[in-house]
Amino acid sequence: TILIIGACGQIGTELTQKLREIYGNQQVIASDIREGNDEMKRSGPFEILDATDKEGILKTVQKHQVTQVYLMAAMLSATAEQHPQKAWELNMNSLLAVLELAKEKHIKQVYWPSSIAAFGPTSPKVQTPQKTIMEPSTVYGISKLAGEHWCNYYHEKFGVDVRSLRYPGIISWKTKPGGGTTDYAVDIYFKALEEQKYECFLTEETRLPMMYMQDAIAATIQIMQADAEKIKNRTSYNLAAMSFTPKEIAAAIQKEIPEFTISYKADFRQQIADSWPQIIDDSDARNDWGWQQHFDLDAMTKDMLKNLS
Ligand code: VAH
Repeated sequence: TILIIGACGQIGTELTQKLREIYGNQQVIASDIREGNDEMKRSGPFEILDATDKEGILKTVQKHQVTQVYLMAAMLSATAEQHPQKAWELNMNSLLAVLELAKEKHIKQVYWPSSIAAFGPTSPKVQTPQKTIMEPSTVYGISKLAGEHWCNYYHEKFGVDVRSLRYPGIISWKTKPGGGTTDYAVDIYFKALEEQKYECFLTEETRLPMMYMQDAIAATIQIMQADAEKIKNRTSYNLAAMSFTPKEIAAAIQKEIPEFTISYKADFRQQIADSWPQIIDDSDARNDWGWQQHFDLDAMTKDMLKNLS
């Protein structure tokens, strides 16, 4: 069976739904430190689980004969800047616990998300290569870069089949994200419908790599289903779909809601965003295991506004 750790998060929620559609409800165990929502608990097995508790994870793995683990629990960039030690402990101890269980052969395959946050201000900003300078200046980015090298180490040294994607900002409507810098691009749709206006915490020209949730979920399942020999990067794969600025997403919304207006008031998250790439080169993912995005800004905007209204 498949275990999702952090199933109540922004990505975990939709990953649980999709994996249950594909493999069957009883084959996918959802777990989180928080109580699951009714739909998640009604559609399949749910466990309360602390992502950093190795013994607790092992008990759940043994109870449900888990063979694959998707580790989606983490503290994101903005919150991590406010609680550095907690962020490091959660993001690293959870990964090391799962990698150890895989090394001890309790689980066969691991998925762990990295992020474009693993790049830093000295990384090339346009067409950021798969392999390049990586000097992250945020706690979250430091934890993601360190995690990538732990994944590669456990693969090289112990043959652990762990796979990873450097997610861009992810936009969705089903579960609100918590504590991300790219989350302005989620909030803007809710506010466009509720108030026809949005005050953005980034400046209008801040260009960031972004992706619609459906594409992120598809890429996650696709890399996990790919033949092992196709996975050439065992740190983490660059992954991209689009890049836009607050000005551009506002214009896309105005095509659907003409009266929508945007204003700008940058806060501490501006320097986090300024340390990240603008446009990612994800040709390795496309060449190695056939990645291809499906949603561009207009298609995503239409789908977001349709589902939210
Ligand atoms: C964040 N959504 O903002 C996450 C992601 C690239 C951004 O890592 O922290």
